[in-house]
Amino acid sequence: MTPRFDDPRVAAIAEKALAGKRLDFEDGVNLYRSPDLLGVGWLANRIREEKNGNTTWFNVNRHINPTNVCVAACKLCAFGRQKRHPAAYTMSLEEVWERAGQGYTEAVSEFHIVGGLHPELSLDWFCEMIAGLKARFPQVHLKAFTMVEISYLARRAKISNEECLIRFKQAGVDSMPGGGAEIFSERVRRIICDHKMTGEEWLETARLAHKIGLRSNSTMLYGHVETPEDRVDHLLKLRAVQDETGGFQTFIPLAFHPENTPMQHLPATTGFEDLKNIAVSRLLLDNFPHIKAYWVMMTPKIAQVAQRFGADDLDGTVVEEKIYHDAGSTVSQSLAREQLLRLIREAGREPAERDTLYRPVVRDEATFTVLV
Ligand code: V47
Repeated sequence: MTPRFDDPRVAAIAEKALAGKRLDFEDGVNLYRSPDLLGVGWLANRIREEKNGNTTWFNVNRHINPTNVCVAACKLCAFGRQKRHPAAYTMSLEEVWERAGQGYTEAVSEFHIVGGLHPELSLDWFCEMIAGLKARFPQVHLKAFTMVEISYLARRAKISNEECLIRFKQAGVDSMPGGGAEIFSERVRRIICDHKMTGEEWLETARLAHKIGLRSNSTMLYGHVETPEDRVDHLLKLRAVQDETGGFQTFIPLAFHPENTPMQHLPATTGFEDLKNIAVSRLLLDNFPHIKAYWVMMTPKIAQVAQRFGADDLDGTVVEEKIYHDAGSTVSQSLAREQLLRLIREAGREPAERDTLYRPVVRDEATFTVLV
């Protein structure tokens, strides 16, 4: 059954999408500009159900941020610190390995490891960190390093990005998170992350990672100084790389949190914008299997609703989140498995625990030990 759309432009786009036709730049901008959130959401939900049925995925993961020391000083970020700042920290290798085992009783299936661009920690140090984690937690998937960290470490080690990726893969990295993409528009990058790699470099590094057999995620930071056109441009560039490589697993729209950043004069995003971004990305990224509503960023309340606007994944337990909490987030740092299950079931979805590569995880009911 097709609903009546409030906006005739959305009705026309729905006809196209439901006929299996690819949406274009103009469709994307019209979807962003339309106030018909329920129409756009209905359509995204239809496509979500075609791709993922009634399932919402989650995982049991732990974030580890070995250092917040960062040479980049991006205006979007409240996490990075200069080396001499009183709140700067850098863990020792032993601290990283110890932290990995702390704070959660249930067997974690993924470590999500990202950090600042530290001017002294070497590629060898990071390889040792990864190899040490693999040796201590062989069953845990290591999702580590953004494209930005790869490019920085490669440059400092005077090797190519491809060699750096190969070194990390050999050390034990299993896949890569989606951070650091921000918005590919160079005009916007000059304002929000002036010294970071360009959008084209981010995309090229993702291509290389996929080429050597590392799958990765992808993100887009929205809700700062970008336009709807910048967002659509970003999504279509990701879609083009995915056509080439098929290496992206999921897309995660990330709402900008302005507090404690040099852009704190900007207002935070609204629930309307957050749901719209989930829905539009589900519609434009027709070759992406998954869209993640990251509950830390969206709040558990909006992430729950997002399951009916195109999202089929809520991320995981997280345990200790720093990047959004430094930027003023007041949501919990961690969600227990039971809380995730409730968010999913109340939305009428079937919870399915996954590993990082979206394979179902089966646990012993009593002990939560991973069986498969
Ligand atoms: O790269 C930084 C963004 C990203 C702020 O791949 C900010 O599964 C909002 O990429 N306000 C890190 N956003 C988070 C990330 C991520 C999270 C969860 C899962 C996955 C995945 C990836 O957060 C950064 C940057 O784009 N960010 N500062 C801020 N003030």
